[in-house]
Amino acid sequence: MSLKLIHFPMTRSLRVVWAGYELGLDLDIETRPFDRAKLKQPDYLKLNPVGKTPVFFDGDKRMIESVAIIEYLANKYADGKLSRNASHTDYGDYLQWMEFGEAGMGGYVGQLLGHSMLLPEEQRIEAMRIWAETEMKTCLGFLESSLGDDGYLLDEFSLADISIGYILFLVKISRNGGLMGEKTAAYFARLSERDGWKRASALKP
Ligand SMILES: N[C@@H](CCC(=O)N[C@@H](CS)C(=O)NCC(=O)O)C(=O)O
Repeated sequence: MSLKLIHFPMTRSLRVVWAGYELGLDLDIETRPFDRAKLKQPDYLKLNPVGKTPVFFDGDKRMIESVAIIEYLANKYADGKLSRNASHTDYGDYLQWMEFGEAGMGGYVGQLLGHSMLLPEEQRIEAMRIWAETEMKTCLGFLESSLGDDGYLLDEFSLADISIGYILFLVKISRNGGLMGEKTAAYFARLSERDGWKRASALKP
């Protein structure tokens, strides 16, 4: 087995590193500094044709979607640990949170980051930032109403928490942590206490 990840700290490859530690897998992690311009250059585009992070290789098989990669790792190399299948009663919830972390919330957090921090100031559009903030509030409201006072999204920690937890990290670093409700903030704090998160988020190039 040759599982190789090119990891850019703080980006979505963090989901894969975090899942790797939680699943007890021995990933070969090459850590590089995040530089958007370099992701668009031909040598990187050969690795990931859409010029984004992550990029992961299982031998000569390549994957570029973070949530798909963690599900792949759990099912192919960790006997389904931290995952759920159709025989579990919470399979629907599991799938929904896995997707909600990226398809549901990922776009809005990208807009928030872009129009408040990442884009050059002259390209930022305040109306886009406000729109993304409004949508994000709705998403975070749904999350808040689904969480309890302790524990995780399902009956125990799962990959769904990695999908959602990483997006909450982006909500925080986009300086929108104040949009989180009390339960969500406490949930994120619980996730941040996990050894897998601590080790993954400490990796530097
Ligand atoms: N849906 C993709 C999103 C990948 C993505 O947007 N990655 C960001 C970093 S977190 C990126 O590479 N941005 C560079 C850019 O858009 O130029 C995933 O979850 O893997």
